Amino acid sequence: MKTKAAVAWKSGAPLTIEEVELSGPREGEVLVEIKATGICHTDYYTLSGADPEGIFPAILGHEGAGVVVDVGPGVKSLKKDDHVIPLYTPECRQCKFCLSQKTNLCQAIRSTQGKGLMPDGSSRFSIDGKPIFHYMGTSTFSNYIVVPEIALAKIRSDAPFDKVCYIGCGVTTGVGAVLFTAKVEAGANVVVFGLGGIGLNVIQAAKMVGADKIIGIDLNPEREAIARKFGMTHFVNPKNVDNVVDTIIQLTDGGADYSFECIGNTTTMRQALECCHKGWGQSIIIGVAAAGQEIATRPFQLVTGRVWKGSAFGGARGRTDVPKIVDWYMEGKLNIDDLITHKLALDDINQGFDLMKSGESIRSVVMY
Ligand code: NAD
Ligand code: DAO
Ligand code: ZN
Repeated sequence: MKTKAAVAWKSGAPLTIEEVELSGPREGEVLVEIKATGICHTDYYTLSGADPEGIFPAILGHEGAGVVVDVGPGVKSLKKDDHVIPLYTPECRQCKFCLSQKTNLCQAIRSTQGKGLMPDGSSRFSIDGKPIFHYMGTSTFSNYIVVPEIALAKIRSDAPFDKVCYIGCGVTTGVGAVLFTAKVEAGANVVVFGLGGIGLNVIQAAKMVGADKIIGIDLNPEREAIARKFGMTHFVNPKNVDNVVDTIIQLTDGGADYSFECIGNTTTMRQALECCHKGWGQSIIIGVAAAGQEIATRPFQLVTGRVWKGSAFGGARGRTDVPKIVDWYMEGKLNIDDLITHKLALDDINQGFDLMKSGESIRSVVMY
C-alpha cells in the first residue's frame, strides 16, 4: 500500500512529504494507522546529525497514537480497530531484561531497531524500490506504519489521539522518571533542570506525589509561568544567579532529595548531581547528550552518598504502564492539554521543528 510520510533524506535538511510504499505486516507484526504524532526534541536531535545512531533516509517520529488496521500471522494480543500507542521501548515479557523486573529496556528487537529495520532485518518502507529506514521502531511521521506486536500498547478507545500521542514519549518519560525510576516520596524536595516537554511532566508528577519544594531551572524566562501552573514552587534562571548549585542548596536547606536533568547538557548534568543532598540525594539523567559527550564530577560527590542514575522512557514497561498512564489522563490526574501548544498538518511538520528550536512551543502535534 501507499502511505503519506515526512521523509528525512539527510541530516540537517528539512523533511519532505512523500508518497511511500509500505509493505504489509509479516509474522508477529501489526499495520497501524497513525492518527496523531508529537514532535519531540529527540526527533530534532537525530535530524540535526548529533545522534550517533541516526541513519538516513528515514521516517522519524516516535510519539504517536493510532488504530490497528491489520495484523500479521501469529498476532494474539491485538485485533483490527484496537487503539494503540507505538513503543520505542518494547515489552516482550520474555527476554532476560523483561524477566529481570529490574529494567524496562527490553532487548528482544534492539539490534534490528537500532539499525532502522524490522526484526527480520528488512524495512517495510521504500520509494522507487529503494528502502527507507524505520526510526526507533516507530516512524510515526508516516500515516501508516508496520510495527511488531510487542511494540504496541493497547489503550482505551475513548482517549483522544491528539492528546494521548504525547504519552508515547514525553509524558511517560517525565512522569515515569518520578514514579518508576526515582520513586519520589511525599515531602521530598525536587529540582528539575529544563522546563520543556519532558521537564514539565517531571514537575506535574512531583506535584502529584506530594513533593514539597519543586524548583525549576531554565534559561527561558517564559517557561516560569507554565511551570508554576504545573506545580513548580520556585524558579531559578541561571542567568540571574552567581552559582546555580549554591542557590539550590540554600533553597533546600542542604540540597535536593531528587534532581532531574531534562536538557541533555553535560554541564547541567553535573550541576544536577552536585545540588543533591549529601548522604542520599539522587540525580536522574533524562536528557540525551550529543555524541561523544562525557559527564564529570568529583568522585567524592558519590562517596558522600549522592547517587547518579539514568532513565529511559521513564522506566515504564510500555505495554503494562502506558495504558495506565492513559487512564490517569482520562481520569483528570494528568494535564496534557495545556502542554500541547500547537497543532499542525503533516504538510507543515517542519514548522513544528522551528517552533521547538525557537522555544515557542512545548509540544507540537501533527494531525493526520
Ligand atoms: P525541550 O527542548 O522541550 O526542553 C529543553 C528545555 O531546556 C528548554 O526549556 C530550554 O530552554 C532549557 N535549556 C536549554 N539549555 C539550558 C541550560 N543550559 N540551562 C537551563 N535550561 C536550559 O526538550 P524536551 O523535549 O523536554 O527534551 C529534553 C531532553 O530529554 C532532550 O535531551 C531529549 O532528547 C531527552 N529525552 C530523553 C528521553 C529519555 O527516555 N531519556 C525521552 C525523550 C526525550
Ligand atoms: O536498550 O540499548 C537500549 C536502548 C534503549 C533506548 C532507550 C531510548 C531512550 C532515550 C532516547 C530518547 C527517546 C525519545
Ligand atoms: Zn523483552
